[in-house]
Amino acid sequence: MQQPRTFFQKALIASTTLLATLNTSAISQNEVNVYEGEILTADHILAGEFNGQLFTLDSTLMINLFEGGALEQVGALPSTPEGFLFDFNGATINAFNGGLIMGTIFDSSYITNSTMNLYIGGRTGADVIVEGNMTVNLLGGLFGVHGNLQEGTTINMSLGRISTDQIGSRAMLNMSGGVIPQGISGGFNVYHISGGCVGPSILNFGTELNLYVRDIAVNSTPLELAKGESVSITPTTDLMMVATLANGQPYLFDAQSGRDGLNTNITITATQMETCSADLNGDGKTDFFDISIYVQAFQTTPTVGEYDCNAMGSNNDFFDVSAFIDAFGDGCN
Ligand SMILES: [Ca+2]
Ligand SMILES: [Ca+2]
Repeated sequence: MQQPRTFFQKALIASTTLLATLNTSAISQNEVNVYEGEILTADHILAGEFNGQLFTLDSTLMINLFEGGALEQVGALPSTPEGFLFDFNGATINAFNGGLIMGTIFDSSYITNSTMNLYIGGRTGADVIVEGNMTVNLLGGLFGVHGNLQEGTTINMSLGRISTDQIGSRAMLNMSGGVIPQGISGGFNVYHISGGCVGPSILNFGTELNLYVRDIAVNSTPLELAKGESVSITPTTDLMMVATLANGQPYLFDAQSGRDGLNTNITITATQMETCSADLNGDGKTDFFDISIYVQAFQTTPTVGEYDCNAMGSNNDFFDVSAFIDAFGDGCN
């Protein structure tokens, strides 16, 4: 216990250094950088010029939103007369710590054809709706309230939080960490869940659920799975699954009590696997960098350091830090 704690304290001191490294690693020929107090608009993007920076709207473009920098609302809801999807032509939008992709309840963003990276402290505002050829990578950031992940979106979550109350029913979720809280209407179409904290009732519309677990009990009967073995689970209306995910977090699906609902045509597969829970940067080992990432996540407001799943991201506390340190102590393999 003593040694990891010391390591953890060192990480606290050096976390700023890592953040600086992250912020300068996105160097690209074709880029636009948006800093404190600056707002990039649709007109800037279409003109290819912003504050003296020249760029081209294509798949090589990196739009970098730094602390206090924002992307203004782009596109408009299809239900409005002027509604249209804003096409980013394959460009990448990076929201770093303090960077914001804007939207408000009265002025939505409606975005297509982009990769959106939400790093720790980076976020979308209210009512950011994405659809069609979209990849949203939640790397510690926040996908904000009233947003919507529509058809044609793939969302990859390793850390961070979906804070929206609605999800379109045709998106795909790959989740190894982070939080999807309760109270969301809709759900994804295809799920791959190996870690993180998943709230109830997001399976109502799904057609395929793939769970990666260390262990699982179905209707109170533990399944004896060999390493790497997969098994199909019948989606009965009284289905209850209690599992430990590959990344170590608890998983509960309970249709018996009405906590969860499901589409009974869904295909459910559980695969036995144990992954490296504390490897937050996914490089296959646990080291200083993973601790540094966790410390940043824990310190960010709103915090995205939920690790033990007891409060679904709203109440990070000592127990989350303790769970992370335990996972770190387990290492990889
Ligand atoms: Ca690592
Ligand atoms: Ca907690």
